[in-house]
Amino acid sequence: METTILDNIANSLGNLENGEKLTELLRKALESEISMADIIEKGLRKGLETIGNKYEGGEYFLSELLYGSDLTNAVFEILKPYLQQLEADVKGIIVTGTVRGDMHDIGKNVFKMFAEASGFKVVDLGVDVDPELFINAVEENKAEILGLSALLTTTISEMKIVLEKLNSAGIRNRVRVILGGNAVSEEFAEEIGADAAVLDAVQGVQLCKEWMGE
Ligand code: B12
Repeated sequence: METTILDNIANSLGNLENGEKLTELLRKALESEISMADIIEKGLRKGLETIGNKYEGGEYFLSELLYGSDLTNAVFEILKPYLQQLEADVKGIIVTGTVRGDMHDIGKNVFKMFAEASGFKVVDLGVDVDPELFINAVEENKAEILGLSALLTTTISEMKIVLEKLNSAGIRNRVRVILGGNAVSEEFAEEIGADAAVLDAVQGVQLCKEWMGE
């Protein structure tokens, strides 16, 4: 039952069916008490993957990529209230954003949503963020964690620049750096001296909690 609903969500988004159909399926999933993490990872993300593959294969064009992201953003508005049970104590401060040259923010927003729901204060710098802005925000907010997102193979090099700037500002040892987005890998994190790389927001938040001593 659970798998069927999640597959239907993935297929509906992947085939770019209308928003009403997707909304109805999401409501069904929420009523069936399927976890938010599963709805996002096994439903929506899988659907977006299909869109990406169809785009790569020439079946979809940029307009379809855009439509898919609009559909996703619209349904996130339905999911958000279910995640807003903020824990009373602030666990720590995270600065996050998508690196310079990269406009993808769906995954970064998912990470933010889960982190906030777990009690973190999140300072979100948005997309296409200049490396200097990350350094300033970490310093100004006394952040314990910096979460960088990148989805393009052409923009992950920006992450290296951010790490270099953290080093030259003398604050690298005061902040943990976690990378996310489909373009990153653990090997890459190691190569550029980041603390971790994850392809799953829930796993990322879990790691952040561990870093804060939980
Ligand atoms: C939606 C989408 C778009 C939308 C983005 C809208 C938006 N507001 O984000 C639009 C239409 C704007 C777009 C544009 C482009 N896109 Co695009 N896009 C996608 C698509 C279909 C889905 C991405 C997505 O949202 N996935 C769902 C989320 C939930 O997954 P995720 O990002 O991986 O995030 C998860 C984890 O990685 C993690 N995470 C993410 N960030 C962070 C951060 C932290 C700190 C942590 C801990 C975790 C974390 O948590 C999330 C949940 O678990 C992908 C295909 C794909 N399979 O990824 C292509 C894709 C990424 N795009 C691609 C391309 C080529 C482009 C364009 C260059 C197309 C063009 N010709 O203009 C432009 C680039 C624009 C730019 N400068 O950034 C390619 C990239 C290829 C490559 N190897 O570099 C892909 C892979 C499609 C493909 N198969 O060809 N795109």
